[in-house]
Amino acid sequence: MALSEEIGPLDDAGHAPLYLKLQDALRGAIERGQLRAQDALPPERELAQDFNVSRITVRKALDGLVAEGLLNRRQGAGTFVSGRVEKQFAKLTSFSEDMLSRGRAPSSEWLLKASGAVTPNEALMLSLSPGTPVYRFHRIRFADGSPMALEQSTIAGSCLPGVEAVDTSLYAALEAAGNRPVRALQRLRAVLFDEEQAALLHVEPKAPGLFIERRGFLEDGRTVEMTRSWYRGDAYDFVAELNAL
Ligand code: 16G
Repeated sequence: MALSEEIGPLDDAGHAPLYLKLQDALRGAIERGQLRAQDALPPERELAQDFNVSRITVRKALDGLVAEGLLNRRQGAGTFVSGRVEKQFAKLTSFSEDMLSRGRAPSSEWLLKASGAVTPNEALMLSLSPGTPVYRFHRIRFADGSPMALEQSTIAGSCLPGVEAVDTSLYAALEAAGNRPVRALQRLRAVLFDEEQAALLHVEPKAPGLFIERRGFLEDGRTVEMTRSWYRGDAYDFVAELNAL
């Protein structure tokens, strides 16, 4: 079926340029779930015929959506809907759980997996006394093979049997040790990726990202984790439910 039949023709009222109308139609289809993560768009020539616009208009519309992060181009393969992930900000879930619940396959590349003595800053964040052992885990986190975030976790030494206890999921390892956090404090801010971060995440240097710092606590108030995450700005929507007081 032609895409225009599925998502409707371009809005013929209004004076917006055609490429913006095509962008609106495609953005709406992504938001309504008619076009889903990883779906391939028809080739530009077909889109032009289908929506009765020029190829230049199609190209311009797609360029804009690629820049917004809603679409991505893969060399030789075409244009695809990006897998933006909606993350519930108020739920204490792990990266692996977040991805699996969306039907995406989580994986990680290890940058560091080590034990050591707590640094003064970590001691402060984890409420540990100087010299206490900690474990450090630095990873690139992927969904279906696409890099989504960089993550650096410091875990109180008493909460895991050893550095090798963490295989694919940190929270699974903490849960197995009976030390999965039950409460957390998070702070979030906008950042621009530096060259090294950008290279690891396959984005342009200075691309926008979200920096999140999570401190996770046990039932008895002890701090288990201090994790700093740098999420790709084009990959995540953070969603929170708010209740009136
Ligand atoms: C999430 C958490 C992070 C936690 C990790 C465990 C945020 C902002 N951060 O990325 O604190 O350490 O999940 O994931 O959600 P894992 O169990 O898949 O290793």
